[in-house]
Amino acid sequence: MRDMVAICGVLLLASGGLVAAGEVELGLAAKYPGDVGIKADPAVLFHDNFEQGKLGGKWDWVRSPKSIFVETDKEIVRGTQSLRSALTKGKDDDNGLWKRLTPGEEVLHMRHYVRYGDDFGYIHHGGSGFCASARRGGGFGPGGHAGKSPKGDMYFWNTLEPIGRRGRWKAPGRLIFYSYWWKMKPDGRGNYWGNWFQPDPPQNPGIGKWTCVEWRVKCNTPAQPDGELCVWVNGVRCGEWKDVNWRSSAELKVNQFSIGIYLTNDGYERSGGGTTRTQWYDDIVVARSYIGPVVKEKPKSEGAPSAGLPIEPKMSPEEQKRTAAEKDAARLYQMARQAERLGQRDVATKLYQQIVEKHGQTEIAKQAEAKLR
Ligand SMILES: [Ca+2]
Repeated sequence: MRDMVAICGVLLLASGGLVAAGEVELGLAAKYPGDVGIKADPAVLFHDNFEQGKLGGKWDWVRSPKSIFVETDKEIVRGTQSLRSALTKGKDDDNGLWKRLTPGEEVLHMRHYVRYGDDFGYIHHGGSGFCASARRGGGFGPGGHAGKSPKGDMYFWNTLEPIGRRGRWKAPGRLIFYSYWWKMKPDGRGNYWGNWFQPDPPQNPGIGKWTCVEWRVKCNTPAQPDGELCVWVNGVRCGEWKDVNWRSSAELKVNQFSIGIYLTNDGYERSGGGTTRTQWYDDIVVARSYIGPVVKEKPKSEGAPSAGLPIEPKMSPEEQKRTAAEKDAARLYQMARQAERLGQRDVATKLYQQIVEKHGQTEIAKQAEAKLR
């Protein structure tokens, strides 16, 4: 099932071509309003909405459990409970939840909701991710060494995490895949640090609001560059890569997924200051096909989009205004990028100008300005 819900119009280009942009894609979650019963879907491998049972009870490993809590604040939670992950300087450097998939998957989707607290500057690493690991002994994570490229049959892994570029991007940063695999590029000095896959337009989830994030990985034919990576933010596809040579061996499959956070005690000062980092997670679904945002009710039919619109998070009027501006800027930016791909540079230029004029305060306006230079 894959309904397309248009939240914006289409743009008629000078060439006569139609461009659809900024569409929310509904997936299998649209069959289960509120995610009720979603675990029974044949494509679903895992579901945790943190409503019942011991926190982390569905996972195989809870790292640093003292910094993970059940959230019940009605102003924050999705449902009646969410997961609150809170690092404190001097106490914990990291935490995380890990789950193993046996024997592993060729294609995997993970959808979750995440909310960043007012105390969020930046972090070293953290977010949601997957790992394909041949590590023996049942350990979690790649089991490799930071700064080194793995062998093609050893591991590949990815975390979709907020990156701040030392304050150049507002907190918590832009969501970017931080990736290790055997064909990754060195840094020029012979070291290998996580290579980036960056959504376009840039995706900054902001502070104090829930964001729906979904990623998809597809393993490649061994040693051939046909692996894939994809990301949706609030149901809108904003990054897709189809030429990745993740692995050399078919034995290596995606066999772990996780959420987490990492910031060492000595890292706060250069990561935006403060002494804590709080984030919330909820409505995690892992599946073999596209999941999409949580819906309030089933779409009545294709072409009746209002019935299935994703549940919007609680926001103040000011946040709503800001979010609407960001969404509109993102929509225009996607149209402009599409126009560029179709060779319609004039159309693209007008759209970039429109973004700068209408939504100069948004982060995407900076990207649009750069395109105009
Ligand atoms: Ca919940």
